[in-house]
Amino acid sequence: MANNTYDADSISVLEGLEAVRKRPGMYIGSVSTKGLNHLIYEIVDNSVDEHLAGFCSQIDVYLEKDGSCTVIDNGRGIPVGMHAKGMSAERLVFTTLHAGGKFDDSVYKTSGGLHGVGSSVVNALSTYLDIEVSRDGLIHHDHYEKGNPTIELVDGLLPTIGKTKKTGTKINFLPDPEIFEKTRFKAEEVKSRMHETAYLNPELTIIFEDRRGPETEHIEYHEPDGLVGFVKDLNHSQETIHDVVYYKGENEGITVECAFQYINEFHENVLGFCNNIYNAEGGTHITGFKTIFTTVINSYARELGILKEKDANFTGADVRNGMTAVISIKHPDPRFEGQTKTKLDNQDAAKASSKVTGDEIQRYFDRNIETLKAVIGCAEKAAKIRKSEERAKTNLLTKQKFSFDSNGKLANCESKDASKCEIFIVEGDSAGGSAKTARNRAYQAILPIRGKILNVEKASIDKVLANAEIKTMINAFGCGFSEGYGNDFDITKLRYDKIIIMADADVDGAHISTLLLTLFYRFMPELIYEGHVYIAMPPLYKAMPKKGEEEYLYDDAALEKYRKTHDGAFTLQRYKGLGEMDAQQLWETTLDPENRLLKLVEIEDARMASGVTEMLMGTEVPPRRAFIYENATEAELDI
Ligand code: TTJ
Repeated sequence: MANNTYDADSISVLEGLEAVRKRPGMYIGSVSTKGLNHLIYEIVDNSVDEHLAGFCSQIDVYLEKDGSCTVIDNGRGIPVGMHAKGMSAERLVFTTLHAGGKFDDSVYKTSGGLHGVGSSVVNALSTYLDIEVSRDGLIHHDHYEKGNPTIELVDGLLPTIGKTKKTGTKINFLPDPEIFEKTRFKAEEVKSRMHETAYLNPELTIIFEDRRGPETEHIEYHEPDGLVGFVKDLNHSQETIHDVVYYKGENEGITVECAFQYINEFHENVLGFCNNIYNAEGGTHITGFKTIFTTVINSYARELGILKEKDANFTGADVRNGMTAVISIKHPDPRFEGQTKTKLDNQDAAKASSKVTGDEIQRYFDRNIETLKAVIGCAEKAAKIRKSEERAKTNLLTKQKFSFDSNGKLANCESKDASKCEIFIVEGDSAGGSAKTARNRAYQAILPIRGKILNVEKASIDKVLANAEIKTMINAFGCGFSEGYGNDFDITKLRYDKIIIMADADVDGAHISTLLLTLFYRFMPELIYEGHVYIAMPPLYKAMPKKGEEEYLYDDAALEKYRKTHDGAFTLQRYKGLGEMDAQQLWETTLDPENRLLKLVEIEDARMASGVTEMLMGTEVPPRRAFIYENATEAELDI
């Protein structure tokens, strides 16, 4: 057998991976932090598959000090023996595109749209990837650099580096800084994903360690109550009105599992997962669930005489008022569509979800009339408010149309060409004033907002609409708003290509950004899906050397670099808030498209913001601090 690594097969393999490095976005969605974190999920999903196959009970995920990530499982270990193509199975897995699943007896592909594109993609985008497979009493070792194997096989076999009684796979990889804009994994996001995975796999334990700080953060995720525990925890600080309802069923080869519980809030939170992967844009499984739920509740409401003959049906949104639900389906061949390829598209999933849900909730509600009545009570409340909202909305949208500076706050821009226009939402009147002076009024609009806007997670929609600042904002954007998806929101009417949140890099600033993101996420999600929302990143410092030019420094890394690259004395001015900059400085650093730094808000950011708003508002001080740290985009905070 050939003992070199470059036979005909491996050459075509390398060409395949070269394509991944040329167009990484095609394979992992983006080269931002989001794409970076995907690398971890890509690897972990393989271990989750091994768990689903029944051979792995624990997965360890470590964020290492050197910026790499280690994933360890106690599965059977990737086969290292010779495979048909004259290469070990392990080599095939890491060097061929879409090889995942070939050696896998699990029926379900984890592949969820952009996810699950395979460990070879991770390999191609990593400076190095190191692998140890424990199998047959031995630890087998392999190593790659930018996707290329660097270890010579002997008689087609990998070298072994020790003995072991255990089995499993251990991967350590370092994302390539030539590919990624940022190479620091975002712990909060990884943790939230690992926690989700634990809820979806109640027999799995996931150990997470962030070893990058001075002290290692160690968390064990094990959620034996599964979806029921997931819903309970989502509702943990809420006033619930009944126990969590759980069911599981199967239809034409598709498994549907669901848990739901209503709370006493004007809020709907329905999450969909397919093959263990979160579907940010929902899809057919969610639609199937919602449609049948509405039908069933309406028919009960009529049967019980709560809806009279003359009454109109409850709307879907009415029926889901107060609902927290998680729907998890297993599909043998999932298809995805949408902006971010996270919207499940299989029609048979709608059918399965609707069939199983219809059967199961009727069985449940027939036996639990009290719960049924409580649920219908939520729908009645919602219907009442909806009717008053419809009146309020008509008033709002007909009276005010485009209010150019209607209440003295919005300083609009002159251009009406939306593709060129920007609106800055600026925290505080003083910064707002400077921004109005500093802006280029041809295409930049300024909307100052004072203090804390309403927390939309907590408020009912009529309160949200009554809030003057939110009203002004909705009017300014020009595209209306919607509860849930689509309804009255029309993105084509958007008057600004960029909506830029401008807040101080401190706790209050982070808070205001969070509230705004929550508002957009709940009532204007397309703004985020279509990439219109940004966060302005004002500099943290200005360095003024004795000789040479002044320089703005946007984060501590930049300061460190400046210290290293500049000899001689310099004065360092630290900006505590936007209000400290005069109009000229504000233009140079934060408004001028030539120099400014903007962070594009991705749906994951908004979802996180929405999910943790309540935590931020609450009294739990430690997590609040940790969250703000994580999300302060590397800026140092004065806490
Ligand atoms: C497949 O069927 C034969 C026995 O081994 C099965 C397998 O591939 N198991 C497996 C793969 N367990 N863990 C992995 C795996 C783990 C990590 C961390 C990364 C990758 C790419 C695969």
